Amino acid sequence: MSQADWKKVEEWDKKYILRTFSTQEEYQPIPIESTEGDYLIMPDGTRLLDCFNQLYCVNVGQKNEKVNQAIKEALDRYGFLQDAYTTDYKAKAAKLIIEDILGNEDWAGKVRFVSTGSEAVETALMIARLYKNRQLVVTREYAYHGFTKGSTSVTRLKGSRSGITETNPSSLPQGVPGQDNGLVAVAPSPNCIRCSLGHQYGSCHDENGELACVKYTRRMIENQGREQVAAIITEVTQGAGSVQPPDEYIPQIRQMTKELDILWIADEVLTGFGRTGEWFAYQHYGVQPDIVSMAKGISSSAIPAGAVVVNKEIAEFMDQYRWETVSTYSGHPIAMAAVCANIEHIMEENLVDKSRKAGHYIQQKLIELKSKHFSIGQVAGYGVLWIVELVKDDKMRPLVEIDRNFTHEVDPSTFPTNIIREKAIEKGVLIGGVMPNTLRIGLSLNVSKEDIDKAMDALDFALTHFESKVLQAN
Ligand code: 6DF
Repeated sequence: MSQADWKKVEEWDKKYILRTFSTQEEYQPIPIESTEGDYLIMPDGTRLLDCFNQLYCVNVGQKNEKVNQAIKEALDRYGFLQDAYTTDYKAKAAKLIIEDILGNEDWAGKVRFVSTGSEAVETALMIARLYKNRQLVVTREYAYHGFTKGSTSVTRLKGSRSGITETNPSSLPQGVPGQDNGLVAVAPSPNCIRCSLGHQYGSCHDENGELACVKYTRRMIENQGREQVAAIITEVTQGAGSVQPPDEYIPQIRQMTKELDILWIADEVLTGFGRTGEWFAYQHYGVQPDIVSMAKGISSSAIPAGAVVVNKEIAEFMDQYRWETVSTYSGHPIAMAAVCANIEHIMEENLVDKSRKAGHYIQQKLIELKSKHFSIGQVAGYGVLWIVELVKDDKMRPLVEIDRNFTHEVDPSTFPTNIIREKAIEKGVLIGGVMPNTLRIGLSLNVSKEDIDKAMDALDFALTHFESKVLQAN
């Protein structure tokens, strides 16, 4: 147990740290004394099962012994070396990704390491624009790609563009930072239960079987002029935005990019390294991207790390030039040691396979809950990343009308996902969502069956409360 004076910790936390997603007045500290596996442990010993997996980023579980041991050994050798220097850790991390994980697909060329997912997306956008010598990038509704300028420009989740909300309109400075830089076009999200184009899934395919949202995206790019478009960036399944596409969407987007000669950036920051039951989510669909951004599960967040993998053609192009970019911590030796140990642990323990099997069990349990709870309109996902869509009726109408276009002007405590979260915590389970109406469940790849049962029991308990005390009361 730490010897921290938690009263003092909370005082300093409130006094000296800038908050996000809450005003200073609203902010409530959540003291965590330590972590273990899928659990957070509070100073009074309360253990919380974390069904957010923090930010869907602790793939091998908290405090993994192999990763921690690798970090300790690296600390005996290094402080810090910048990217111009060569270390065994960085070279091995690159080899593990390009050859051991991706080698059998034969598309991956080279990797560049950075420290966060936003930097990975920034680098992916930079490379795409350099390689195609074009500026425009296509993104989608409800996309989340990061908080830096370029990654924010392709982030379309209205409540997550690093702006400040009109909680106090009179004090809001003119203009809201984080707006896009105009070099971005926005395509529809494949959110079939609430189609932006007004279609019903099943009757939205054209005579060639192409989805209406893909056809719209294609027409949008052709109208803009494909010769101006460098790439489309997509999460394979939208993480923060909580949208699972129909199975044919990703293959059709990939086909469209080939026909229009634009690049496909697959943003696998959240879905990579086994989270969906494959090493990378794109592998569910039998396609290969041109560029992949990754972070979170690359080191299971033991030490921050991110990366961008480019295909062989782009690697060959980049190798011809002196690329004038630098990031102080690119290839940080201690972070690279964590990446190597994390990947080797996933391989040695067959955690991708465990994630896939856990997904089958989670799906079975969620379908059971759906048959019991009228507020569940849809369950979707794979591996240890799931969506539970809470609805008003069998027409799948949202409980909170604004749905995924919400911003934090309104008090989020009234959102169904936050009501569920507040109730489930009584059972020692943290479960909720980023969107008002959509639970977004994430667990570690090696989560136990017992902990899945515990999470589902807590969700059952919270949904019973929500439906009887909230929905039926209104
Ligand atoms: N790309 C994707 N996700 C991401 C993220 C980034 C890039 C945020 C933190 C999230 C996810 C789910 C719920 C709530 O934060 P970062 O710079 O390391 O990575 C940016 C697909 O999901 C971050 C928040």
